[in-house]
Amino acid sequence: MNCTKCKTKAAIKIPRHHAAFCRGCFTNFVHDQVARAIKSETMFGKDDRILVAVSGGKDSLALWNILLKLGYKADGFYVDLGIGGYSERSHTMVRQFADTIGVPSGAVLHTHTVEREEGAGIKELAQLVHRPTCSTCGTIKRYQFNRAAVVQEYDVMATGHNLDDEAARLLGNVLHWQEDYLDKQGPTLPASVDGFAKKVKPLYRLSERELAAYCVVNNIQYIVDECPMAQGARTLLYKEVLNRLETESPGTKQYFYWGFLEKQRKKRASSEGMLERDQALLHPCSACGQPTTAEMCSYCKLMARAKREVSG
Ligand code: Q46
Ligand code: ZN
Repeated sequence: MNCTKCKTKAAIKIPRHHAAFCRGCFTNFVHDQVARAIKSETMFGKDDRILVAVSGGKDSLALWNILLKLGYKADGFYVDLGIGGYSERSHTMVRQFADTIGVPSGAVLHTHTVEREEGAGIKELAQLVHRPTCSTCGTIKRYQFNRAAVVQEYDVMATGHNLDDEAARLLGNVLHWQEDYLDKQGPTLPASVDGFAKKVKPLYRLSERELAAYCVVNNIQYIVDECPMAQGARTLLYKEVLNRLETESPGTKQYFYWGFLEKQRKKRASSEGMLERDQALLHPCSACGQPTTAEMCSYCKLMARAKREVSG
């Protein structure tokens, strides 16, 4: 099979676009998909400072690379969770990328070390507060990522969620009719109030398989193993189901998720009203000042509980 663009020998087939590309044209295709996502969802401009959450996996490192290649000012933010060999290997991948591609392109890598800043690794913290590891991890990562973006005056926070992630999340939200989540699921979440940075997902037009291929084609080394704490059995099941549908009928995932975005766009006027209502419920956390709907934000509650457990 030949490349749809330049007619030389193709290296990868993209059935959902009825296309095949050689390595160079595939890289251009990926860059073009991200550029279209940034433009159509008004994510950011060339003067904005972007903070990219990097985990060492294929999606986040591909995202950082693509943004730098497209000429954006993108820095990295890595959270060292203190999960033994997994954290060591993922940190190595992030550092290696930063040293060879990020820093030479003018980018900076920020690192937050949970053992040092929160006083214990993520597993120990979760045990202390009697909560599942992933929910403790999510609270800390969301809080510290937002805090780093706000304190260091970034215009926007970017994460590496891809089409498979977003389609699986949408399927879960639809199956359980989580209307609140459905209203807020999208590639751009505006900065709601002072203290909450804007959040974007520039990879929502690309699949997991395409991002893995992009890393291979562009010599980006990434950590292949999943976090050992990952229990997302349900998300994996949704991804499997969607992959089966995709094999039978290429394009299903994108019709499903992009179709949802199209409908959401039409509803935008009313959802903006909803966002305003949500904002009215927010006020500063009594401990740290970050916006929250409760008296104290979930991060401060978690840390207060951990301290009580240690001292009591
Ligand atoms: S990193 Fe954290 Fe994930 Fe590991 S502990 Fe769970 S939430 S699985 S994305
Ligand atoms: Zn707080």
